[in-house]
This record gives sequence, C-alpha cells and structure tokens, in this order.
Amino acid sequence: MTDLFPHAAHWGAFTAVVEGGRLVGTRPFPGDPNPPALLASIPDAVHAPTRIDRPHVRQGWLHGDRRGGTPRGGERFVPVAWDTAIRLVAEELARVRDAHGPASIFGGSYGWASAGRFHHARQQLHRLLSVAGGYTGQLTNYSYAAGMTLLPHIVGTNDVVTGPVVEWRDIVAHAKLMPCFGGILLRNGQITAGGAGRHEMATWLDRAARAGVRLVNISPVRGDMPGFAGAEWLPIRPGTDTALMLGMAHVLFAEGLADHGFLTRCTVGWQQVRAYVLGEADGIARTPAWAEGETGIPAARIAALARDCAALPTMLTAAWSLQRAERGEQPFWMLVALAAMLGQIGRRGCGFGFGHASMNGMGTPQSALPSASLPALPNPANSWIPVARLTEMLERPGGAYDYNGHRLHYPDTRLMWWCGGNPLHHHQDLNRLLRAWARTETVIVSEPWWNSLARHADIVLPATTTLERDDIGSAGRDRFLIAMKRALPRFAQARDEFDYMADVAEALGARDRFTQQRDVPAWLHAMYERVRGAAGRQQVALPDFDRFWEQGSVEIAPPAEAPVPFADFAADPAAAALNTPSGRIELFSETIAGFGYDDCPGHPVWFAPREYLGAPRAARFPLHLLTSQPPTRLHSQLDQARMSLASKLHGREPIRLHPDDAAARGLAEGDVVRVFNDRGACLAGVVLEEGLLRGVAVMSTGAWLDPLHPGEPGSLCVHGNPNVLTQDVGTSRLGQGPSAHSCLVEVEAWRDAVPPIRVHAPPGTAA
Ligand SMILES: Nc1nc2c(c(=O)[nH]1)N[C@H]1C(S)=C(S)[C@@H](COP(=O)(O)OP(=O)(O)OC[C@H]3O[C@@H](n4cnc5c(=O)[nH]c(N)nc54)[C@H](O)[C@@H]3O)O[C@H]1N2
Ligand SMILES: Nc1nc2c(c(=O)[nH]1)N[C@H]1C(S)=C(S)[C@@H](COP(=O)(O)OP(=O)(O)OC[C@H]3O[C@@H](n4cnc5c(=O)[nH]c(N)nc54)[C@H](O)[C@@H]3O)O[C@H]1N2
Ligand SMILES: [Mo]
Repeated sequence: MTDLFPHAAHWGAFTAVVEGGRLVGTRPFPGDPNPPALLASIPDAVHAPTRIDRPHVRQGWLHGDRRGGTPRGGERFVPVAWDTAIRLVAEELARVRDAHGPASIFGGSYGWASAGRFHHARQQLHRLLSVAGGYTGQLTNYSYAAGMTLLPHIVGTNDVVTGPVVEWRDIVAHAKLMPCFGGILLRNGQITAGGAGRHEMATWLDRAARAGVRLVNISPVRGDMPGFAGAEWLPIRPGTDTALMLGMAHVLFAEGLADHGFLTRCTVGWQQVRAYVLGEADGIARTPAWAEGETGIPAARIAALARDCAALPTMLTAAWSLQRAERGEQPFWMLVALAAMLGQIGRRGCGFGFGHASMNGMGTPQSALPSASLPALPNPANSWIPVARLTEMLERPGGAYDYNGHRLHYPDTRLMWWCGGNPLHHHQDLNRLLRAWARTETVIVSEPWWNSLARHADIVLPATTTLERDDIGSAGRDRFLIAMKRALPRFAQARDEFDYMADVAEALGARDRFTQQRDVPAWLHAMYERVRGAAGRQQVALPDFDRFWEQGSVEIAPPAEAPVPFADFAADPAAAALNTPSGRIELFSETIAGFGYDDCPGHPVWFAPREYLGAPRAARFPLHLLTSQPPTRLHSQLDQARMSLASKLHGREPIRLHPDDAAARGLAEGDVVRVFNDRGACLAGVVLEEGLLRGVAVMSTGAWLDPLHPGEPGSLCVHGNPNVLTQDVGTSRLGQGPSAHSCLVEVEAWRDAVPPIRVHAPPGTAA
C-alpha cells in the first residue's frame, strides 16, 4: 500500500511516498518549475544506519568526569533510558546555572535545523533555556554577519541583503547590464530556509538573458554562471573585489562619469571616498592599473566595464560569499558606493542588491505576509556573542572584545547544548575549536544522526526527523504555507524536541511555561491563525486551519508590482529619509569612524588580506581555497545520502583544481590528495576544472569530520571537511563575521593506503 503525505524540507516542498512504514520516494511539489535534485536524497537520510536509536552518555562523563580538559570524540558511549537522560540534563543545567550563573550555559546553537516552524530545534531549545533561567545566545549568522552589521549604518536597513531585494521581474524589464560579483549560480538556489514551493532562479536568469540583459560573471569560477546565460567571465582573484570596484570608481571620477547630482542629493561622504580613490591623501591612485595588480583583471577591461555601467541601466549584485572573508564589510560597502556613483539607485530594475543567487527566493515575487513562526521567550540572562566568536568565547572566559561599537566580555562557558546546528560543520579552524571545546565541563547534543557533532558530546539525545512529526512549512521568501504531515512512525526511541524538552522543563519546575499549556495541534493551529489574522488585515482571505491542513498547502499571491527599494528616497531624500544618522546613504559614516577601528574605518577602503594570492604567506601555501556551498547537500545535512556519496572520489570529498595547478604537482583526475596548511589537513579527491582561475582550489563544505585519531585535535580528517583548513578570525571589529573564504593551502599526493571512512557508520557503544 502506498500512502502520500504533503511535506517540506529546506530543499523544497514535496510529497512523501510511504510504503510499509518506510519512506520510499519523494515527488516534487506540483507546479514547482525547477524542483531540486536534492529531494531524492531524503529517504536515505531518514532511514540511515547513523540514526541515533536512544539516549547515550559518554563513558567518562557518566563516571563523573566534569573537569573539562578532556578532548572528546575518542571515547565510547553508554546507552541510557530516557528517564535517566532527562534527569542528568536537568540536574546539570541546574548545577551550572546555580554555581556559575545562566550565562555559563551556552545555548546559541546556531544552525539551520530542519524546515517545520514549530519543531524548529533551535527555537525549542531557546524556549526551554529561557524558562530554565537563561543562557548565552548568538547574534547575527554565518551567512552574512558582516553585511548585516554594516548595512544598517550605511543604508539604514538590512533588507538589501536579506530581501526583499530588487526583483528579477524589474531587472528583466529594465536593466541592460548586470555585473554579478560571485556570479549567479543555480546550485545555491535549491535552498530556502523553511522550505519553498517554487524554485525560480533558473527561470528568471533565463528570462534576463533572453531579454538582452548583459550578464557579467565576476568570479574565480567560470561555472558560477550557467552557460545559457551567455555571460562574459571576468576571472578575479578571490578576496579582491573591493580593489576592482575602486578601480571602476576611479574611472567614474577621473572621466566625469560619476552622477554628482545623485551623490550630492542622496549621500554623505562621497568626497572622502573620491579623495581616497584618486589617492589625494596617500598618493596611491586606485586606478584600473592599480586594480589589475590586485585582481588580475586587465586594466582595460576594468575601465570598459566602468564606462558601460555609467552608460547603461545597470544592476549590481554581489554574492554573500564576498563578505564571508577577511574585512568582508569592505566589498559590500564599496558596492553601495559604486551604485551611488552610478546614480541609478531607486530606479526600477537598477541599483544594487546582495545575494540574488545566494538562496532561492532572492529577488523573486513573494508574499508580503509574515511567515508562520514559533514565538520566542525573553532570555533572562540577556547574554550573547557575535555568532562566529565561538572558539574565542571558549578560549578566553571573561576576555574583552569589540563588536559594532560595543566593548564586551565573553561569558565563562561551562555547559554547551547544541540542538539544530552543527559547529563541527560550520565553524572555521576546527582543530582550534576542538581544543577549546575540551575546556567545557558538559556538552549536550540533540541530533537525529551520529554525525561528528554527536560524537563529540557527553550527552546525546536522539531527535526525530520532520517526517516523524506534524508541522507547518513556511519561508519568508516563498508564497506557500505547507502542511507538513507526519508520514512515518518515530524511529526507535527518538523523540520530538518539544516532547522531551517539556520533560526537562518539568524536572526544573517549568513545564507549563515551556509548553504554554498547548499541545502540538494547538500550537500549529495558533501559528497558522497568526498568519491568517495578518492576511485578513491586508484583505487577503486564507482558508481556516482545517481546510489548510486538508488541502496540504495554501498559496498567498505576491503583489502584482515589484516593490522598488529606495524609490521613495531617491525621489525625495528629505521626505523619505533613510534610517541612518544623516538620513542619506553614508559613503562616509561618522558613527563607524567614531568607533576608531583600524580594521573598519569611516569609508570603504582596500585591505590586502593576510590570506589571498597576493599575500607573503602564498609563498608557503600557494593555493587559495574557496569553501563553497555544496551542490549535493545542505551544509552537512544529507552528506550520508546518495547524491553526496555519488560525488565523492574514493569516498573523499572532491577538490577542484585547475589542470595546470594539478600538473605542476604531478596530480591527475581522481587522485587522492592531502590538502594542508599550518592549521590542519584533510584528504580529498582531485577533480580537474579548466574554468578556474589558476591558483584557486574549490572544496564544498559539509563532509562530516572524520579524524584519523578521534579525540586528538589536529588529526588528519580522512574524509575532507575543509573547515580544518579555514581561519577563525573576525571579519573586523565591526561585524565580527566569519572569514572562511580567506584561506591559503597546499596540496600534495597522498601515497599511503587510503584510510576507511568511519563517520557514516554508527560509533561503537559500550554494552
Ligand atoms: N568554510 C566554510 N564554512 C561555512 C560556510 C562557508 O561558506 N565556508 N558557510 C557558513 C554558513 S553560510 C552557514 S549558514 C553554516 C551552516 O551551518 P549549520 O546550519 O550548522 O549546518 P547544518 O549542517 O545545516 O546543521 C544543522 C544540524 O541540525 C541537525 N538537525 C536537523 N533537523 C534537526 C532536528 O529536528 N532536531 C535536531 N536536534 N537536530 C536537527 C542536522 O542533523 C545538522 O547536524 O555553515 C557555515 N560554514
Ligand atoms: N545547494 C546548496 N545551496 C545552498 C546552501 C547549501 O548548503 N547547499 N547553503 C545556503 C546558505 S546557508 C547560504 S548562506 C547561501 C550562501 O550563498 P553564497 O555566499 O552566495 O554561496 P557560496 O557558495 O559561498 O559562494 C558563491 C560563489 O562565490 C564565489 N566566490 C567566493 N569567493 C569570492 C570572491 O572573493 N570574489 C568573488 N567575486 N567570488 C567569490 C565562489 O566561486 C562561489 O561559487 O547558500 C545557500 N544555498
Ligand atoms: Mo548560511
């Protein structure tokens, strides 16, 4: 017998096909023009051999080891009953809270978890820790921390990076030229946080190309723009986009092409930027020839692009990746400055935006209603760190640091609880993190799978997957609400976060405050009704909950006309002032200048990164490693499923190399190599790619960390997790974002026997 259930994942809405209690397939959401290939991987993950069947406790911890100082990952786990696990968790939370204060409980738990807005793992954890007395959280995100901290100072809002951004509808109709920093790559368009019913990036890019929008792929990777776009490729050295934009700005000022009317009416500080570009203060004119030296792009092409931008209706866009790098604030600030010099901000289909290809739903028509969400509870500890300062927090309890104008101090972390995020995937310099991790007294991990994170825990709590629970799928960048129906029985003793956390709350005397005396159906109902109420206020009629649940989805029509960012402001800057101190676009920011940060001064500038192809360090580690988003997974999720496994070579994560770089090292397609620098090393399998700038290597993120010697930080990752190589340093004191993309490495042939991959099978447990 076949049963069908509507459902959703971050990689799309779908119908779950169930036979005999097993998920046997997925069917794409009706009407999705471009359903992600990733949907085929879901059954493998749900029924993977690495599913955690019951709670487990690390042997040493169970026997009383709370000293900290134990590198985790090398010891056996002991299965325990849920009652025991709940008691241990509640006692440990209470002990740390009472002895050290709630800020010593780190519950930031950054991560994507799963679609389904009620059983959202991280939000459930935050609610629990809030009613238990508080915790240290995390501010901003790994995606665009530097951008989202900077841009409110510059344009008074984050919308330019989170959306709504300039829509493709308008780009197709009005733009003639679209330089894309980081390209428009369809791979990343498979994903929307919360799940989406429509994947339209390919459709819109195709329409733009057919409409005659000239697309320019400014990236170290030719494949960052699909062939059908007919784009021109400007191969650029990673980390040098700011230099390119400065070279273009020089042409605009030197040749009288800058729109002084716009600059004067709508910005402040353009004179400082102009002086810097022309080299009036320091004698270094940022000419196209100067920019060629940094970027590797011929000066004539830089100048021609600048002139074309000034002559044509132009839309500038940059991938979020540009700011996930040392001094990542600068390319975003400089892109705004460049767009201001062109004077087209606020015109239909023109101006600037970020992330048009970073995620599905960016720049596509979307509903103006709030998405369904689980309300947060106030955190009594009122303690947080900028998201990517994780290792430093563990290394330097009480230590001072700067962030966005604040002088702050790290909490004294004694306990970490991760639920819905995987720091052993997402954080940089994992060997350093693992050393710092060892200082923590207790690590609790909630996970459906025995991934690397679960293996580095003290207490492991087995979570259900979305297929095992009822929920609502809803993404701010999509126009559907999806009834995510329970399609499978719970796996073994796995439990829903809401369910076991209510028991932990009860042990701490706070069950009713955690559940707010609602069960799951009551919560889903309440969340849906909030959206329906908001819709009603905007004259949009939605069916009641029971109809929605029965139908399986509802569609909320997007506005007929695309909103145009900054249109009102550009028409009348005084009447529609921006939310910046001057009310205008700040090409010079008194506020930021006032912070006195040498790594983020008052206007955009070029900083030579410590790690890029022009750095002295490149003599030792001559390849720039980009760690991009994986085509075959979402981060570390689905790594154990068919698409990801099929992409590996000898079981190793691929590393893409230019044929000449490979030949210079005696390497051929399919060879296993050791990728290394002075932070760590991993194995990988060579894939040759002509369309790479020489000197650039690319690995996807997300291969599960598989140390040759578990429990010994610094050990070779035999599988190919590139975050053993990346550097862990804040973008600047302003944004404190991650700098993953600034990373130099070397590659050599691996001549020993290739060790087995162990992380895709469950770990040994003690009887
Ligand atoms: N080098 C490098 N590193 C990067 C990046 C990069 O470009 N380069 N990109 C960064 C970016 S942009 C991001 S957003 C991060 C992503 O980092 P993460 O969001 O941490 O990565 P995920 O693999 O999605 O982790 C989600 C975890 O939640 C678990 N999970 C899923 N559903 C449930 C559930 O219902 N309950 C529980 N308890 N757990 C669940 C999954 O098994 C998985 O382990 O990575 C960052 N890291
Ligand atoms: N399939 C899939 N899609 C995803 C995700 C996933 O895990 N899998 N993750 C999602 C998440 S959480 C996020 S935040 C977004 C991230 O979206 P992005 O940040 O846009 O994605 P990346 O893959 O890091 O980078 C995009 C491209 O930028 C180029 N690039 C890197 N450095 C530079 C540079 O210095 N200059 C220029 N000009 N180009 C550069 C790389 O070649 C890369 O292919 O992706 C989302 N989409
Ligand atoms: Mo992200």
